[in-house]
Amino acid sequence: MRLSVDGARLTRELSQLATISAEPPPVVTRVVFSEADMHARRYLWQLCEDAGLELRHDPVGNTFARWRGTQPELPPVATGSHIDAIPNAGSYDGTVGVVGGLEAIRTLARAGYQPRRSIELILFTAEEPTRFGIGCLGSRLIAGSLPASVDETLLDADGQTLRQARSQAGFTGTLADVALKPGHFSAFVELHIEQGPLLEQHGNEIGIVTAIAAPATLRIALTGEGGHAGAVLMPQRRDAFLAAAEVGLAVERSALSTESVDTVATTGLCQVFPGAVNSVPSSVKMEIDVRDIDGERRDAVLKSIQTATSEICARRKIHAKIDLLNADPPAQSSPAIVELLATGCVAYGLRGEKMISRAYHDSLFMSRITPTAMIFVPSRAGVSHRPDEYTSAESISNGVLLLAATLEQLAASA
Ligand code: HGY
Ligand code: MN
Ligand code: MN
Repeated sequence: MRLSVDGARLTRELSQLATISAEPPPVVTRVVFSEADMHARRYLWQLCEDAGLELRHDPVGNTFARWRGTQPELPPVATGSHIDAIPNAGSYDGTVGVVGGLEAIRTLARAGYQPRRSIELILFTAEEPTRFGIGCLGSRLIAGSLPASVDETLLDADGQTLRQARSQAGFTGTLADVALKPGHFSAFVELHIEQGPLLEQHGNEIGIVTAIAAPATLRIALTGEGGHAGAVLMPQRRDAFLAAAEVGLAVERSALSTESVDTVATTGLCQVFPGAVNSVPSSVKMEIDVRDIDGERRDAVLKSIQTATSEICARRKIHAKIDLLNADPPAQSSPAIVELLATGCVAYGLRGEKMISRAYHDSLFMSRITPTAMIFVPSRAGVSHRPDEYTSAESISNGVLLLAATLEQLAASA
């Protein structure tokens, strides 16, 4: 079956989605359950309904848009990604997998294909950690990787619980009902931008993801003693920011110490309190992101950061509270689906290469309950999580074409 993607409509819809943001274009900010997020969800729900898909929303706001197959009793094939975006982000992270997933379904339908297994497009809630401090919230809960108690224990910056936030957004019901059992789906394939430079550097059109790096997040609260910036003399100070500054350098030192290019660590959040130029910082809240394709090596870096923090704080008479928010194992893709993607590249004349994903994705958790793989399309200059993030319409269409061809195979299987 020769498939052809409606690239013009795909571009139109992605451009329209990019305008639904808490910030004016080209900046995209869409934090989970915010007005922008809900507006974007409604826009996508409408596109799915226009395509004749049946919608279901679970208690945390994951949406499942189903194309019923001829044998709907068989475990469905799934695809999908996220539309939430961190502050000051771009237009393509996640959205390419949701709008592109919908276009893959429409491409198959336009070609007269009728799936045996139903095909479900999943719009995952809160892939980004922005509001509740933990990434992949929706897919973690689907995979049963989080206890339902997070409904009360996950708090946003205003102290609102996950339960309050999701209920206000209209998503009610028992959080435990989000979990789906292994075998619920027969396969999951996610289309996503690479968020790195390799495909562009290598002149390739498709990345076939064989593994996803293991992410971990530390939250460190440092408490010293505040005071008047003019009156408190240097020897008497217990300046929380200076301890944080040393911790930040220890984070970098710990990552570099493994001497592996696969180890990365970032202090992405550092809030100084009270945040006045003439007041000695009394407390600092830091959040640190540590990743590696090797889980043990990643854990050794976490340990090194915690040891360094204790030494720095003992010397500076600062109190440190260290919380490990998540430390997830790496994920391996399904070799069978990887092979299917490689075959699809040959069949459609797409230049592809196998690679690992250094960013995490909902696939990291879907791989815990179903055979999973990812399709990457190139990011210009490898830029992502910035307003100048860009992937060409042609590249996105290539990814959608391969996704459609792969779904065609997977949903035809008995
Ligand atoms: O941070 C990540 O890897 C993903 O983009 N949320
Ligand atoms: Mn992201
Ligand atoms: Mn993403």
